Amino acid sequence: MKIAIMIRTVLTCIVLQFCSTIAVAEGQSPVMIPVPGKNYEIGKYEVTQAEWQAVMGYNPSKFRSCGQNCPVEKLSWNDIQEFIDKLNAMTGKKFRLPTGEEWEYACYGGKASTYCGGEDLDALAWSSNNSERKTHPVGQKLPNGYGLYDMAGNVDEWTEECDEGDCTMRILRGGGWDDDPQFSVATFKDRFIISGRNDDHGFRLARTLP
Ligand SMILES: [Ca+2]
Ligand SMILES: [Ca+2]
Repeated sequence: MKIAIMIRTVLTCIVLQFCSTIAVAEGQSPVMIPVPGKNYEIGKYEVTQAEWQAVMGYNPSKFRSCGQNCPVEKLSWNDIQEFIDKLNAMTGKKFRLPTGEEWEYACYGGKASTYCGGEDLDALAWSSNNSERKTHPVGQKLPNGYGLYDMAGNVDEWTEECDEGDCTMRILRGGGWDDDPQFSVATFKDRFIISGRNDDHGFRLARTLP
């Protein structure tokens, strides 16, 4: 019986080319990596268009032609709160955005570096240097020391951090596909209004470990 369900799922998956959607719909969680020595885990990848679509029922991304495995973008910090509420209801887990401190610690991957995971930005990240002015499927560049992909580049990542106490503005990290390399420096903080949507803004999830 179980095998029959599995075969049907795989077939549906192939037909629809929508595998990560099905994974979320069946109550499974996004791929997370526990951060060594800390009490939280963080998304291995940026949240994808398929994952967003599965939870929210729409896809806000500008770069839909990039495909389901590309990072979701053009969403506000407020939109993400709605996504997280729904995902948590579906999975029974307590996902959230990373704090600024959590994001930066995970970014280094256990080793001090200029960018998240090293010094060679082109090997690690899609930035204005190499993106051809668009997003790319997650996980194509080198991971950092913790096995996290695209911490630098592809899409800028929203965090919980308020902008110097003003929580109508929040901090984004890592730089995006249209940013010059200095925006991808590990310590660099960008900021944006929480209701604003930009086609190089996305996110990854975090969760306090039980
Ligand atoms: Ca990124
Ligand atoms: Ca940006």
